[in-house]
Amino acid sequence: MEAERLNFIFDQFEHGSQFDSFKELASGHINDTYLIKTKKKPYYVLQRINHGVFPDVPGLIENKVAISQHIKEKLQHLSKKKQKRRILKFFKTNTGASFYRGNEGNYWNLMQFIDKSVTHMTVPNKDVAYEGGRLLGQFLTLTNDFDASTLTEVIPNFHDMSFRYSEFDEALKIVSDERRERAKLYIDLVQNAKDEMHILGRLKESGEIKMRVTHNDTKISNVLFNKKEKGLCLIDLDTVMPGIVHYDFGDAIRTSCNTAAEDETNLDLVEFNLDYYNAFTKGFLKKMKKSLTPLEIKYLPLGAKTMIFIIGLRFLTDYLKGDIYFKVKYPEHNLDRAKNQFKLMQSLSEKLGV
Ligand code: GN1
Ligand code: MG
Repeated sequence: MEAERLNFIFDQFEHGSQFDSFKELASGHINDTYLIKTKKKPYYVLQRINHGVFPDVPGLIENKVAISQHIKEKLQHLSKKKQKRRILKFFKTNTGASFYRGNEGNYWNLMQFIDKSVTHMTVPNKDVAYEGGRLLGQFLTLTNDFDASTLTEVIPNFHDMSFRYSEFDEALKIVSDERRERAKLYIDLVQNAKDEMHILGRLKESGEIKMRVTHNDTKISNVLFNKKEKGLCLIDLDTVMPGIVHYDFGDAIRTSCNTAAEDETNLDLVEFNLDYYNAFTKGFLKKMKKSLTPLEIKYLPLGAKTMIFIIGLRFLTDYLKGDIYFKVKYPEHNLDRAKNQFKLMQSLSEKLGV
């Protein structure tokens, strides 16, 4: 994307700033995200929402705005300076809409960049793991009284195991012989894990574990820290929807406790870090203990295992389908991501005994 085009899109929003330059923030697998630098701070984050993946972009943006507004009301007691660093701020377009739709059909939204913040692809130490847990617990606590049923389900069945297995079965019908052969071990692994991987889904269906607002993409790179490694807030609210607590806890553990990045190909480097797990869980429970039932707490370790599995399954399925969903940098990228997740799951299993 060139500067002139981004400048034009940026100017469709009401922000009172002047475009200076841009930088692509390329860590996401779905949307296109740009840091917009201005002549005078603040900077902004301009994002093209992938409407091939998200069928209802206006609904998605309404979700983000409503959740941020709710958090804002909850954090009124903080100083204005703190609020600016802990609450996401979205901008309206010059015509008062929450998103801009270009001639070519793309959807764009604009957010204020939180200055002097850092993100991590992997956790560098126990304190960061603790802060990650605390911040997630805080997000879930702040949104606990938000009526989840009013949110748009931006991707139906997003973390639903039966749905993900049915997509996997579909993929097996169309996969090339070459890819089937290369993925054989992992196809078998997925087929053998079926019963165990449905345990949480059944507890959700029976109502034994209740639905609440969940973030649904709680990887550690979606947590903003300040320069002193104190947690500020969760970013990337695209998949905020109703869910169970295990989705968010598990998906966060998936990246916070992996000693390597999600697509590390040297599997010897991929281990489940038990110290980070304990630190993360401590931070998480500090905020959440009062609002979790004994059953929810009991199933946290299995939640972590299940979420590592389901993302592995999605990477594998996308590989079998020929890479139609996640952005890839080379042909085996999705298979490498899947192998990484399954290695992590095995290591978690050994260390947590689930
Ligand atoms: C995708 O694009 P990004 O990085 O925000 C995916 C998540 C996966 C994640 C794996 C809408 O998130 O579910 O956990 O990749 N988001 C969607 O890194 O599918
Ligand atoms: Mg995301």
